[in-house]
This record gives sequence, C-alpha cells and structure tokens, in this order.
Amino acid sequence: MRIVEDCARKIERMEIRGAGRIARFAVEALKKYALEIRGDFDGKMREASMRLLNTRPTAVSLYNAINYVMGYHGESEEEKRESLIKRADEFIRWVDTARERIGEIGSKRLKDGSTVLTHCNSSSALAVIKKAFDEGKEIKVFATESRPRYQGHITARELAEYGIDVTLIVDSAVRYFMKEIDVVVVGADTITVNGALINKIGTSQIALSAKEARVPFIVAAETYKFSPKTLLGELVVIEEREGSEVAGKDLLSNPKIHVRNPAFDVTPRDYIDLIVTEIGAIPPEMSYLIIRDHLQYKEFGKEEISLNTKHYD
Ligand code: RUB
Repeated sequence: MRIVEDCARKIERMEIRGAGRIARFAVEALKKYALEIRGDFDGKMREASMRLLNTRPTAVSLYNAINYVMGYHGESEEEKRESLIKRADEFIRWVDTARERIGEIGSKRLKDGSTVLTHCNSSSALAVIKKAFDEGKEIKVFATESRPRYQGHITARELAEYGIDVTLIVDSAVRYFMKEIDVVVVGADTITVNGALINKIGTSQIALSAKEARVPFIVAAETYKFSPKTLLGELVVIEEREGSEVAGKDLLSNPKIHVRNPAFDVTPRDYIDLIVTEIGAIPPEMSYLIIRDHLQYKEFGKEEISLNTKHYD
C-alpha cells in the first residue's frame, strides 16, 4: 500500500496537480500496486481505489480513471491482474492521445495573430495554444497568475520555454485586458451533464467578462472530464482548501476574520461557446451525449449502475 499512499499524498499536497495529471498518476499507482499484491486482489484494489479517490474531490477525471481501471475482469488473480494492467495502459494511452487530438482540433479556432487568455495551468488548454504556434501562427498569450497557488507562473514559464510570447497578469486584471483578447481557452476539472464547467477558481469571472466583451470562451477537455455522476443528480463537490494558502498567521489568528479558500468554481453553460474534446468540438448542450456514450457510473462497494459503456480503444 506504500505506493498508493505515496501517490495519494503527492496529490493531496498538490505536488501532482491538474485534472489530467492526477488521473494518470493515480492509474500508474494502481498498476504498480496490482503488480505487487498477492491474495485478496479485489479487496486490496478496492481499498487502494478508495484512498486515491478521497484525495481531491472536484476533478471527475480521477473518478473516471479509477472506474475505468477497476472495470477489470478475470477468474483467477493472475487474470484479474493482467486485465487491470491492460486497462491501466489503455487509460494512459487515452490521456496522451486525447491531449494531442484536442490540440489539433482546438488550434483551428486560433487565428494567426490571435491573443489568447488562459487561466491556471491546464495541459489541454496549453496543447491547443502550442499546436497553433507549431502551425506557424503568431500567438500571444495572457496568463492569469491564478492565486492562491500561482499555477499561472507554471503556465507562463512553460509557454515562454516553448517560445510563445506571454504576459502574466493578476487575476483581477482580466476585465481590464479583455479588450485585447481574441479568445479565452481554459481547461476543465469536471463538466456536468447540463454543460456547466468546473475549473480553477476565477474561471467563471473570466467567462462573465468574456461574454460582456463578446470574446469566445473555449474549454479544452478530454471526455474523461465529463461527470457521469451528475447524470444521476449528484452535485459536484467544490474543494475548499486551508486558509493558510491565502493569508498569514496574523490574519488567521484574528477571531474577527474568516478566510475562505474554494479551489474551483462553476461556469454555467451559457457562458461557454465550445468544448473541445478528443472526439470533436461540441456545444456544452451536448455534454449528456458524451456521458451516455463514453462513460460509466459505478460506486465502489455499492450497487453498480451501468450506462451504455464504450471502452476506449
Ligand atoms: C488545475 C485546474 C486546471 C484543470 C485542467 O487545478 O483547474 O485548469 O485541472 O487541467 P489544480 P488539465 O492546480 O488545483 O489541480 O487540462 O491539465 O487536466
């Protein structure tokens, strides 16, 4: 269980972060753990899955990834192990190929000479931007710093290293600069059945500001960012993190001051022009079809509810 515990702690401490990366990392840990264990395969794998699922509550990618891997079959322990490893490898391939495809589809939306605004650090959103740049388009990027964890610094560094012109701004400067922006591209932690986007805190303010200025707002999201749980009425849990990420001890110890630190917010579908997935660019209204045709709902240890499952291959 050490492999799983190490992985879980890295996700909790945000050493590994971003919805796609945490999903891939958890799958790798489950694969290594499956190779290590002997006896009570189902019980041990279920326990490991629960530990990983409970690390960060908001990104459904983690749930979909674990669900996919835990859909293994077999009679003997060896057959089960083999099946699990195969599924883990399939999921990892899914992550890698999906991002590339999203880049190809999404880049068509960025014209030569565009200025793009992005928020936080999304590998899918950056795949779109990098692909447009690779195609020879002149692309400038505005990156928000994304307080309180400053993932925007990672984005700025990553784009600059890639050779892309990037301007770092504070989150509250988004509306001030919106008149210079041609298109907003962000990633996703979760997309609900009604097409709402859950992404880094501040995303919904950016969407509001983009709509006001009639700037297109595009989401880059793999199909495993769509939440089958929302089809059955479940609400997305928004992670609230420690106040110490926002304020120092002097403020935190003042009994008259409350500090709140939600890590994500909800952008309603009316603010979203397009969701770019690896199987095509869709309007948010089509989210239901992605969930129905490509994902599966299962609660570990409880009754299994299967939708029309299609495995990725
Ligand atoms: C990261 C974040 C990203 C999405 C998408 O939040 O909100 O926009 O996870 O990222 P945190 P990706 O840093 O709190 O994990 O496209 O890489 O999956």
